[in-house]
Amino acid sequence: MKSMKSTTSPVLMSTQFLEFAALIIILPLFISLARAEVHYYDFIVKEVNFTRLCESKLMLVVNESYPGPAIRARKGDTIYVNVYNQGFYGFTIHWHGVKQPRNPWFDGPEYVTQCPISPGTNFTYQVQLTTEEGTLWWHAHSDWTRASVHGAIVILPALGTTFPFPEPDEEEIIVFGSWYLGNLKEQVDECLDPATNSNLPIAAGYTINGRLGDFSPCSKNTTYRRKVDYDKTYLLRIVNANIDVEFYFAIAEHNLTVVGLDGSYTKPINTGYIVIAPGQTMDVLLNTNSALGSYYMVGREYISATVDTVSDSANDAIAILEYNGNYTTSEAPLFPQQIPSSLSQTDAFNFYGNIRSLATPEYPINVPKESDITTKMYITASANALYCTPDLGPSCVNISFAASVNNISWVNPRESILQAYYRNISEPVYETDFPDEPPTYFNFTEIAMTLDRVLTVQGTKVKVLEYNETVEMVFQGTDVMGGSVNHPMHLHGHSFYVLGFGFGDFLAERDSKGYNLIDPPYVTTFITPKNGWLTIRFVANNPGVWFWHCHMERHLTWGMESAFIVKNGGTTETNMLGPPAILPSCDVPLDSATILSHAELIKNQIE
Ligand SMILES: [Cu+2]
Repeated sequence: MKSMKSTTSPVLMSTQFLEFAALIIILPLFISLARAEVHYYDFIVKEVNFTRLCESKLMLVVNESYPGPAIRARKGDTIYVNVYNQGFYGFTIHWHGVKQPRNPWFDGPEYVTQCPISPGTNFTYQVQLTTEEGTLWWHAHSDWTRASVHGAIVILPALGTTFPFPEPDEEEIIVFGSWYLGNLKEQVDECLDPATNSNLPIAAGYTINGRLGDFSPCSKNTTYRRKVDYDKTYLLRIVNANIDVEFYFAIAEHNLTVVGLDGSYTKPINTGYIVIAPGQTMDVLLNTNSALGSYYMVGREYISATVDTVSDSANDAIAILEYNGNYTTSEAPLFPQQIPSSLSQTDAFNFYGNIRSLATPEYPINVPKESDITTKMYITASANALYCTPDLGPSCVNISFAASVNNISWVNPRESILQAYYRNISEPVYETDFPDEPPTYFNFTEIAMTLDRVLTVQGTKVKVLEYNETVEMVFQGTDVMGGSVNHPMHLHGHSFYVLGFGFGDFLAERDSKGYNLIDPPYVTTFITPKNGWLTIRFVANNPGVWFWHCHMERHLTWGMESAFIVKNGGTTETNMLGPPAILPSCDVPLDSATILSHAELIKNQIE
């Protein structure tokens, strides 16, 4: 370099300087272009025959696979997914944890941002990755279709960057699922029929990567097995796609190191077990340094409800970690003794309470301070009942199940809120008066059975936020109807900071003192503890319509949800993008039951 400098003539130098200057300007552009890639996926969604628990049935899945295909990309990439509905009823797909900046059109929740993709049609989603890195997932966002329509999203570090931990040798995707006997859609529809209005379906078993495992009926020969080499590091990408169930997970004779949650890195947690709520995704390192052999990997239901008797192992989801090499394979795999019992509360809260953001200069966080807050919401989450009203139909004979936030039980409109908002129409699609606090205050965490507390009202009420508002939400779990359980609350379009959680009725003066403002988790789903509270903060910097809800499907079905409208910021960079050229129509009668019953359709197809 030195000699070059000394021999360069002034003319040459200036040309070189210009080229160099141009390079400096253009190079980052090229690098960013080169780094961000575009990926294309086809999702063919149809009913396929599956046999589990000694029974065969048709089930709606993507590309004939349960769980569905994993999407792989790098941070900042764009993914196009063309979804073909070859099934019998409408559904949508949600890209869980992907913020989709300024682009709520592709977020997915049905009747919130779009109408369902009707049978025989297709719709292409644009999934825009930005800040997310780690593991997320995709799932149907229509009724209980997500039980079988789901899969992982793997987001690798951008090219030229790496993990905030030594690069793993291999990775393994682990998806937890709920298995139902029979036709789940028909059962859900029947449960919701005002004439029957029975409790929503309960899973018959739980799966790891689609399999039940050694201890479930007719499942021993199909247990999911993962072969591993000795002394390697595996990055487990864990997705809890269970419908209603928090899960403990442990591997016999192995420790786990948690390094990420919901597509955001965490400080490493070395632990014998994890607990993961429905909707959450976790990145976990596993070192295969135990004696050569085979080991059970166990997912166990963690029950936060108040129940008397639970059989611990009957519902365990079982898979096997199997070392390569020479050893006697005749012995049964070892069982993880460290996995907590289903009813253990302290093990769950100890784990949840240990989660911290990485919060390093390379992975900075920006926690809103008390003085930044422009909107404060205190939100009760309750199990409730609804009286029969004319809109529930003439066949309504009982009080029906319901759930609510601030005593409003959400009802989906028949067209999309986002489309109505974009066209400046609100009534009668939605109302904008979702309240910042519950209608009445009482001892929320004491069991309440009186009618005035038990009954709720239905509505489609959203909260409107100015662009860039700083929002604090305190969720308060109540024990109305003795129905208090952990509620995994999920927010679309944003990640939020978990400042704290605790038990009993929330008291701001007392409980805010314990807030973590240094390294709180930065996530999209977190539990409100049974008979307790959860405080989250986020900046509403994503214009659009964004759903938020309990990720227990039964609570979502019963109405424990609402939505934010985040207004435009007023500049090109802060305004919502326009809609895609074609959106699924809201005019089609999407409930197949109105045309032909599901059973009839299947019968016709088979004949
Ligand atoms: Cu819930």
